[in-house]
Amino acid sequence: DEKKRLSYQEKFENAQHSVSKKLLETALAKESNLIASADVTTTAELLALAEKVGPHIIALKTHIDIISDFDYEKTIVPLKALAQKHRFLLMEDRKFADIGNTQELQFTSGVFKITDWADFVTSQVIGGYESLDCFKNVGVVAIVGMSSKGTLTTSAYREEALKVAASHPNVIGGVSQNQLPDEMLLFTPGVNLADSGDGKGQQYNTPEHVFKTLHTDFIIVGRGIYKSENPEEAAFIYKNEGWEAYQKSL
Ligand code: 5FU
Repeated sequence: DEKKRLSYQEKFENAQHSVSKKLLETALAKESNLIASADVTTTAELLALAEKVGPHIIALKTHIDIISDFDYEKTIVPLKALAQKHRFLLMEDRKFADIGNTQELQFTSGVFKITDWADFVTSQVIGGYESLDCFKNVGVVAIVGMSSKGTLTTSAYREEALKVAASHPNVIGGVSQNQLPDEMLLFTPGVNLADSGDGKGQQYNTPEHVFKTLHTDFIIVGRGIYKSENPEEAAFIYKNEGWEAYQKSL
């Protein structure tokens, strides 16, 4: 028998971190568990995508360092306005992977100043417990397991990574292709309705599969949405598929 998953409402009531609360509250209000990955390379594309998919998502995931014309005023200021308008959070998928002092500098300095705008960030936990201390004002999603073929996040690695992640107060959840403890939010990338891979190591599952077998909380969809001919409609489809799959998994 499969163990029952917790509902968003139950997770909301148990949540300790303000960002977890906000994510779960948004999911319940919008009836969405969809995070769109905005892997586009210009400010114009990023803002256009955010405007189109905004109504259907709970968060927009960025790789802000791939934006070739990045400018804080022209990129971040309007992006924050769209996040407010459509009620979604900003998730910077930076995957920090260094010592605490360097991560702190990467988080607060440079041109991106991630600390000023991201609601939550991804981080490897390879630097150990204290490397996560600098992410005080945001939620951290720990990279526990990766979706790509041949990843080194074996079960032994995941077990150790989970110990660090689960014990750190800044951590709200993890990225993984395996189940996580109930107290952590599970974010699952590698979701696509049409493809099983991208020829570059990415491996895809359907929303139905990840909710049923992993009890995921939030699906992350990149090319399934932004490469689609109609990203707005694609986001709507993934939102509905994700919500239905969540309800079936209860
Ligand atoms: F941690 C991970 C992971 O294990 N797999 C991922 O695919 C992160 N990702 C990110 O999700 C990746 O960097 C992309 O930004 C996104 C998946 O995009 P896709 O176009 O849906 O494959």
